[in-house]
Amino acid sequence: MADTTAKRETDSNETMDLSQKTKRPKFDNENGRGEAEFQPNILSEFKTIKVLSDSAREKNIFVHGKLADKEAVVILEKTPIREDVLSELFTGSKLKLDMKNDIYSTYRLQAPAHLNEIKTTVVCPATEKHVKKYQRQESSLVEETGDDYRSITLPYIEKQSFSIQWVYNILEKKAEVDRIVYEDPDPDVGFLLLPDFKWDQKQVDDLYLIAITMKKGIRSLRDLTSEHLPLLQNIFNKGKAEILQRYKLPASKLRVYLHYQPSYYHLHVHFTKLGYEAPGVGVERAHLLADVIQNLQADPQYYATRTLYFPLRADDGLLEKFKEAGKL
Ligand code: DD3
Repeated sequence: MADTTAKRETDSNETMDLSQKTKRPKFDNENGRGEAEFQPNILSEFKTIKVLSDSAREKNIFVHGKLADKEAVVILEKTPIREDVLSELFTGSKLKLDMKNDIYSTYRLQAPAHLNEIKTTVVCPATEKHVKKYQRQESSLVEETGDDYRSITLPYIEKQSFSIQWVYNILEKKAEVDRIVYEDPDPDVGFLLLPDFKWDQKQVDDLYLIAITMKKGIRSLRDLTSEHLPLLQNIFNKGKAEILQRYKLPASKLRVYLHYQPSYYHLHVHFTKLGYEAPGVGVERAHLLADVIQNLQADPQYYATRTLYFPLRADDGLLEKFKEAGKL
């Protein structure tokens, strides 16, 4: 028993080392650790209104506030401690003793500034939707038949003005150009592969990439039919191949899936490392791409017709619509 565990840990460490080696040069030349330029600190005038949520376990906090009179959401998150900085951490830090008891002692270690960074995401101007999104909320599981989708969900999402300008900015190379990991420009089956916002690319342990389809107008899983199989196969195959080449992670270490409901209605596929519990990996929201492909092969109208289940937050306008229709 103990032997297999030890073996497995060694294996994963080796995978990690390989990926670090291939990845390091690229990221260090760009905006890898410490080398990015300092910006004027716009956050110095951030006025906190409310802490929307926080998690001691995830070591993050979501704060609603104002930035120069505009509504803003700021997300702060401590990042994992990387093996490749350990020696610098041990040699370059200051230690304060907290307590000592027998063979046990605890300290507060003050790391050098460049090893003590906090991943920070700013949404500004933030809409009420952004503020609500990060407010801790209870969820309810909704049962959506194909008819419910067409009579309740579709009219609701069409009426909403969820802005996906940021997606178009990526597709039109107006933003995040230097973050693109892979591009297949084909207008029908093409896609862009790039790191999701949630991933700082410093370690592969929490790898999180998204494939965004070139084709516009495929809103979600519900729009998929067998006609999209070449697109889905293409994303699956080329996405996995690129991640193997660039990050040395084989397909057996990846979780490749779609969300339903998605957080934005332009078709995209999530690639996360197996074992990394990214938000939204639960069975109530994640649909494995491999399953989606098989289901469409078996029934071209699978996702247009099947009952799908998903959680909605208490303050979600769509939940209200399901209640009004007597479905909850
Ligand atoms: C979003 C879902 C959306 C707040 C936050 C994120 N990956 C993105 C803009 C650019 C991106 C993403 C909405 C928005 Cl923190 C509100 O996500 C994005 N770029 N997930 C990348 N690469």
